[in-house]
Amino acid sequence: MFPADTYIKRRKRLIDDVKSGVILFLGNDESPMNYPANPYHFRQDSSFSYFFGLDLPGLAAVIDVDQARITVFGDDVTVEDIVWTGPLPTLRENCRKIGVENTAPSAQLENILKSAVRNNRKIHFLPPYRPENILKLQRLLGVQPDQAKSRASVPLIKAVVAQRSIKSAREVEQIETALEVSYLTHTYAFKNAKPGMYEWEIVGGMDDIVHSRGMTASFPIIFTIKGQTLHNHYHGNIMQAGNIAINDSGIESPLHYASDITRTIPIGGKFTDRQKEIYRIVLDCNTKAIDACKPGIEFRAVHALVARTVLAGLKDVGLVQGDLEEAFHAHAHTLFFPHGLGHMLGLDVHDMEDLGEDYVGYTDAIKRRPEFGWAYLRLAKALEPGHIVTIEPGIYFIPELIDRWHADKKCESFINYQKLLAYKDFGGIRIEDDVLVTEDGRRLLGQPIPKTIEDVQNLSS
Ligand SMILES: [Mn+2]
Repeated sequence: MFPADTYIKRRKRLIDDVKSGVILFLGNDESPMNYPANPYHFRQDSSFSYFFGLDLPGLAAVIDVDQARITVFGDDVTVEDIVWTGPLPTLRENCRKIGVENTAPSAQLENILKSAVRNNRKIHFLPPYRPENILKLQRLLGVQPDQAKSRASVPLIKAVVAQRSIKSAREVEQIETALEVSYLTHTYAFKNAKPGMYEWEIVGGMDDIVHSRGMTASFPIIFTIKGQTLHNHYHGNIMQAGNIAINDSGIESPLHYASDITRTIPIGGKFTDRQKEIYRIVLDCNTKAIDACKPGIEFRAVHALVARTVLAGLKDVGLVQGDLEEAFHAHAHTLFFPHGLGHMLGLDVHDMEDLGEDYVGYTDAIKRRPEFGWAYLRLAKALEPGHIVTIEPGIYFIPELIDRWHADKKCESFINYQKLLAYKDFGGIRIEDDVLVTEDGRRLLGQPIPKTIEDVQNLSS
């Protein structure tokens, strides 16, 4: 964990920002895979981690904002527990490391909260996403499970988002630690993905690299020759020469900060001319978007820059036609680039998605657009120094989407459907990097991972 003063300062600012009431933080519990003693790998709630740093299941914390009193609730292991768990530090010892003096057994949490409710104190909590915590809110506060998200505290959400959005030097360092391993997994995949292999052989090799450094993946690895399916977690295809494989994978640093990198691999070592044409457009989008990142620019404008670059590039290839501005306003790019350009990165890969994406990526003045494609843009607001964002343009040929648009005659004057039919077996290309917004521009985080056609082909075999 970070030094205690990091957590003390974060909590102090939270108290200043939330101003009054009682804040309840529920940590995560062990989550059973198929029976209680066989749990998934434990992952602490990221906001709990941010303010309390303790990487243990079964904890909760209450901040009485008016009295600036902070209590962490949890239970020490008994001798019977120690038979299974081995000796563990007490809650008091753990809390000393994060600058919290007051601890109490879990059983007291209910009484403390019920007395706060009786006294008409406002109880602030974040939107829960795990069923255990949804049920706890019902037991502790009488919040019905179907209302648990909507009754979350907007002032608390906004205060947490305000702090977690701006990364400190120590947090940047964590993401760079994750990126050191991303460099290794991505270069490994370039070098080792060969015709005749199953995708899972490369996934297994990447897992080895990550686990042998004591780390874990920050999300289930996407490694697929069917990259037109955006979140394709199937790894059972046999790779053939001439395929292109999308490798979208990330690492979780020791303190749980995420990296998120995508590269596209020519299986057999060489892109075809048709693949090169599309790859160049995506790479152009990636570098233009990175160069555009700076304080004050709205991310939706960077997304629009990429959408226009996709259209112009595809016009050169002959897949798009007509006036490019009209095509852009008709959303013709969303057939090829249906997702958002990127998202914030931090303790979560989609940072703070559990708090509500609109609180993270939008403002009262900048609202999410409802149209297909635009609706998936997770981040639209102006960038600020300390933001860490992903830049992940892509071009995809999704047969089902092409067929639907074609049948509906959608954007017919802007899309050359006759030519496009020949691309239905193309797959997809995505190139993703992680970028820190600085006072005077941006910094690409981590050791650069090859992405030009030349460098990628030199590395691939
Ligand atoms: Mn991403």
